[in-house]
Amino acid sequence: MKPATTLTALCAATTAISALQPFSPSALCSDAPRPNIVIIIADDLGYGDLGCYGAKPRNIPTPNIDRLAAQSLRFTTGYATSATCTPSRYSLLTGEYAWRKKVHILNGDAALILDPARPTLASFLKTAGYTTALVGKWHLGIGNGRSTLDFNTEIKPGPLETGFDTAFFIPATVDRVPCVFIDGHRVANLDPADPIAVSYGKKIPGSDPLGSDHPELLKYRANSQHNKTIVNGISRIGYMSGGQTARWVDEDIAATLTKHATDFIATNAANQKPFFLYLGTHDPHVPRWPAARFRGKSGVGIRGDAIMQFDWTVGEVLAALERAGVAQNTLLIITSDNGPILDDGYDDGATQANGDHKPAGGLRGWKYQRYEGGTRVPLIVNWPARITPGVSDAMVSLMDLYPSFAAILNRPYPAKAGRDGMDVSDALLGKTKTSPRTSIVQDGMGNVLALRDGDWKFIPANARKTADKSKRDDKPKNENEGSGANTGSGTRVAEDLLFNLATDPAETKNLAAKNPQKLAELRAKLDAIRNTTK
Ligand SMILES: [Ca+2]
Repeated sequence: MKPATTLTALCAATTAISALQPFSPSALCSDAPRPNIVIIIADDLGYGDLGCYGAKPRNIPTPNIDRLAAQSLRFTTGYATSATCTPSRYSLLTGEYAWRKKVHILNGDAALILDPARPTLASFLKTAGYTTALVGKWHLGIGNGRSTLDFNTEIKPGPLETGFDTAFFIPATVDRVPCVFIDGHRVANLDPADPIAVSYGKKIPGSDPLGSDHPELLKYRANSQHNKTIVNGISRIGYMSGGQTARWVDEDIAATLTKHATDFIATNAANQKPFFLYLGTHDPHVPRWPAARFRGKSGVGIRGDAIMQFDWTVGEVLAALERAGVAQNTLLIITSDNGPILDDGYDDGATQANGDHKPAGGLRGWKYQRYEGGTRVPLIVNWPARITPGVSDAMVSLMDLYPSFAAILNRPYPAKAGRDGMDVSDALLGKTKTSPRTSIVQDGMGNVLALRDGDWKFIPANARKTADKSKRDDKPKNENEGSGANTGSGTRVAEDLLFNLATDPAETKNLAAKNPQKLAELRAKLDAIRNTTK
């Protein structure tokens, strides 16, 4: 089907679509079409980790996503706003650069950082008539922060107060306590007789053994940040006790989340209302311990196994959409919250097994960093009823999804929503090969910023130039350097860096000295964006 270009054509198209679905054609024609929207956001999946982005099948086979990509618009220049989880997800749901609010990586007992008074992407879609669901990784905080979070009582505010009708979620990350799912306002499967205690400070009396004291109990060893309470043979960041019946089992997490996602699709496909599903997978974030059927199956060790599991999840969601008869009119997006990393605190063998795989697809840098590998991510956009398959080089950011969805639905973008996202809907739908977005600020760990502007990339110095090479990061690195565990390595730069990505996509040739004018221009532009009150 060709993209509809006029309202009449649109109504004809949606009437045809509605023959397959229970939506009322008159309701659709009185407004813009309302596709179901599904965002599957992987955790730390790199630009080069999927077959359709260059991964070799002998390293990591991703047949489900590759097949989907062939029927989709695949973006080569899609960006998360930040090189770490929490800021990136904040931007996606708010349309605002996270560094404006100094957003950083949150612990499992951190307060909600979204303002319930400001419409999120989820609450916007809810207002537009969608049934909205969060499944999986949240990492945007829960509770009001005025008192210590008690996981044995109602936990709010959280996703339900910021636009989701239902939420079955991992509060922070799987490497952080508490190692439980939250269902709505309550920890799922909690036995009140075995209450949960959580601490990121002192050890809790009576807590389970620690990785630092009992390495013999571990599936694999961890660094000092990750060597606290052992749950399921894996030590975590932070201490917890209790909640034994509620604790997740790492090898079952993907199946549990996938089941919740596909059940939501099956339940809501027959409804009159369209649905919005935000599925945040754990894969391939650390700790990596996928289901037994994936372990040892990739050519690059356990990280590749976890990516195979992610591919399986995507395949299951696709199958659920098709089974329910809604695939044609579902806008499905596959992406990642930030770039890849091999060693992120656990000795799981990912670095040693990586071989010739390029997690960032040849881009420089990793998670945490301002180089392209930190924030440029896979972005696959599928909507069979409206999008012609292909490859697009248009620059788009995940924080553009919110205003773009508003444009697609022909509804005003909320006044209180973030002002950094742009309407790139024509690029997302493949109507144009270019994007109104020509620049993007890239946010490394610690809210250190860089600017991509057209083909140019500027990374301002943020460290003293020193003879100590261990503290320098202004030299080209090989693919594995800088893959350090939560150290923020590679975020310090001792000289201003200026690259031309058209001729040097791997950011190897610093042109700052040769192009002082361009350097000054980008510095001024970055300062202007940074200093704009939005
Ligand atoms: Ca992440």
